[in-house]
Amino acid sequence: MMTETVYIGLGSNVGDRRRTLNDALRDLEDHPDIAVMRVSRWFETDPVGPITQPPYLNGAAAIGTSLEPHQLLDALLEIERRYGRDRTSEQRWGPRTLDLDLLLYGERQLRDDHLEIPHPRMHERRFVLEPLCEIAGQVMHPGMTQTVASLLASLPAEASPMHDSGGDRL
Ligand code: PH2
Ligand code: MG
Ligand code: MG
Repeated sequence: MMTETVYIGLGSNVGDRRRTLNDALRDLEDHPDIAVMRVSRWFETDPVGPITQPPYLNGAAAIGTSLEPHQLLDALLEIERRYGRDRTSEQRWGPRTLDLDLLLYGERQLRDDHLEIPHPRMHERRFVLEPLCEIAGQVMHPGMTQTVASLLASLPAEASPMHDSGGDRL
């Protein structure tokens, strides 16, 4: 089976965030065509964007998969739905039980109506880059030809820096 290394961003700010993220990782691992290879710590992060909402737990995972990008996207959306995510009734940028974002898919670049890879905003989001740097600092962003670590280092300083959520992941 040909596998590609793919990086996923995970986030939650509704319900038992830590439990949801850990359970979602187990769901990924249980998928017959997905192997979870590395996982960052969970980081407590201030909500970014125009909507007032609770703080997030964010993390990143490296997976190996034989699924093509759109098949993988469908698998991620299906797992989001298991945790009550309902895209028909939610606000863009708003609170969510579980968000699984496809960040990087090997060296591939792709854009259509359903999916854009690399994730179009990942390079400007500390809540993505900080966890990702922990597991993939030297990985190249194919569009920006910079490593994840250098993208993180070039972010502007923040008023409220993020901190890890304390202790072990599980
Ligand atoms: N996701 C959003 C909006 N704002 N802020 C943080 N800190 N983390 C997120 O994952 C996040 C957010 C919508 O996807
Ligand atoms: Mg997101
Ligand atoms: Mg998303």
